[in-house]
Amino acid sequence: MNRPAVACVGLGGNLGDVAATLRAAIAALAALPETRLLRASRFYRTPPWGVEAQPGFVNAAVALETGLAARTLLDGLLRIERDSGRVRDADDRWGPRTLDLDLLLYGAAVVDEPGLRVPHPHLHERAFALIPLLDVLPDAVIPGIGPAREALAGLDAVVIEPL
Ligand code: A4P
Ligand code: MG
Repeated sequence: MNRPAVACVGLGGNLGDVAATLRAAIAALAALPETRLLRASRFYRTPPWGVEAQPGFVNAAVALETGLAARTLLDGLLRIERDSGRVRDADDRWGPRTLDLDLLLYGAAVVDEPGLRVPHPHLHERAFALIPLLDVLPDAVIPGIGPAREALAGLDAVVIEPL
């Protein structure tokens, strides 16, 4: 077993009963091997970032203590996305993916490999990720960038409120 690291995972979705999807995803994260849930953030309603012509999102974050290597943890996130990221829509057909899980931080590690970049390359420019992150880790530092709180202060103000 690796020495445990504190990893932060960002959760988001904008289709279906997102709050229920996120609750199930948090339970699945807490059930990963060698992993313990330290804290879960509030759930926030956030305006769409990037492609703006889409429904608003619900975003959250968790802090985990894990003995899993970053790559193994990411594999777990991708599996949870596949397992829980689909909901039945009104006419009972399987809808599109509704859950995004991003590995935001893995301790102070910097990873830049095919298919895995940590810290998440957009973390410092996304209020929807930084605000929940600061709920679970108020003194979070983004390796190579600086304190998460300072990154957030440098962003344009957006309306992000707890559900
Ligand atoms: N990958 C590499 N590094 C990581 C990491 N640190 N965490 C790879 C997670 N995945 C990582 O991810 C594609 C691949 O990235 C994975 O297979 C993994 O190997 P994806 O999430 O399936 O692809 P994507 O969604 O197209 O990625 P992209 O472009 O990064 O989208 P995001 O970042 O997921 O953003 N607005 C609000 N308000 N809230 C949101 O949550 N989310 C998005 C999507 C856009 N706007 C949003 C939100
Ligand atoms: Mg993603």
